[in-house]
Amino acid sequence: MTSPTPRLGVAMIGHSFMGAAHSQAWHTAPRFFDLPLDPVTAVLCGRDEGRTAAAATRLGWAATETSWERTLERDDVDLVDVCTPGDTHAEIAIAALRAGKHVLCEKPLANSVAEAEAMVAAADEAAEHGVRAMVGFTYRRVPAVALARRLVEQGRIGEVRHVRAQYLQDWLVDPEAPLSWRLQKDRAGSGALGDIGAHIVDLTQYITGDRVQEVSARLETFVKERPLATEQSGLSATASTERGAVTVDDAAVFIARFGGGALGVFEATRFATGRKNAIRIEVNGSRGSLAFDFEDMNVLELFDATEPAETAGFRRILATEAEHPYVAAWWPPGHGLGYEHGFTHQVVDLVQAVATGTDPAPGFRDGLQVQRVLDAVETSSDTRTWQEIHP
Ligand code: SOE
Repeated sequence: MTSPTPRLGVAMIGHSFMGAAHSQAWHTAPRFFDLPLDPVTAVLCGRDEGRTAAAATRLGWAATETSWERTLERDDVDLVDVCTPGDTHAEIAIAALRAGKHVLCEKPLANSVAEAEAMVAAADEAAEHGVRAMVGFTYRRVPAVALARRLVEQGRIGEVRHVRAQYLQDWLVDPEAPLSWRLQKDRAGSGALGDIGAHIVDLTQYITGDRVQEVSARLETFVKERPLATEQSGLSATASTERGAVTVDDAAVFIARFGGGALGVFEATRFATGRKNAIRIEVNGSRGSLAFDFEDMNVLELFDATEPAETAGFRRILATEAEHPYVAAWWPPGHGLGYEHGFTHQVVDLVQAVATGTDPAPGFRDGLQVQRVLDAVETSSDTRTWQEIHP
């Protein structure tokens, strides 16, 4: 008789947009992937008892708590999944690690470099006792993106010279869109920069295997005042008659130099009218180029400069073959994956790291490094100077 797969009790703090995406991943991962541990959606924690209970029923959690401190004391919890706004990441994650719980923390890791440093210190200490910490940059786990990384690693595009990255959304174009927590510096840390710019910093560093070393940036807040939000759910909110100041950036643009010498151009905005969730990355190397667009997320474009000029050209690789990262567990070729699959792959990689006693990637140190880039971008915009990112 084979012994049952050991249980991994999961508690999730927060149950809005990211909470729903993470819940789905915790349920789906063990159904499609052969995992060494069995994740059990044990406890959902939220501030409001009624709403948390309703969310637990809808999202499939066995029990609820209204205090994260109490959640950390529970013996049926081995891992804490932090899906709250950024202002609570550091406090919850550090306490969870000290309580001996593995942690998955939504991006950006924190609201400041100082908080992220404290989180890294807690994660380093916890790692000595076999406790693991991961930051949720899920888009790394889109098969076409993971394939891009593999091709760069294999040298298929040679030496990287240019990196072009955009993250474009438009949910704030309407000046009457309410002032939700994502528009408040004390809650979110920054605006488009931290919320979506953080993703493209991580993605470009992941794909190239290099690090942003210097930046020159400009942030802008186009709409300075908005109606306060009453009810909030995901990216939607209900407007009150009162108004308040927007304290974060609406858009961030910056140019960068990577450690290996490549030049980068970055753009993160919630004002790209008509663009809903467009993450576009192009990398040009000495032997070829790669291009990815999340709006066509199952495709990676490759230009191979070693092919004869007569027939060379960008070709679309449909990253839905069993040979492509993560795909073997899913559907037959051509059937495609969506937004939610990145979260499932994140759970798979985290559970494997916990079971094998290895550090998951991206870990808190990677989250801290992205935080340093975000911080340098803000300082550069404030001071109108180039800023270096110190390791
Ligand atoms: C809002 O801009 C948001 O939900 C981000 O916070 C997520 O990280 C991204 O995946 C989708 O957009």
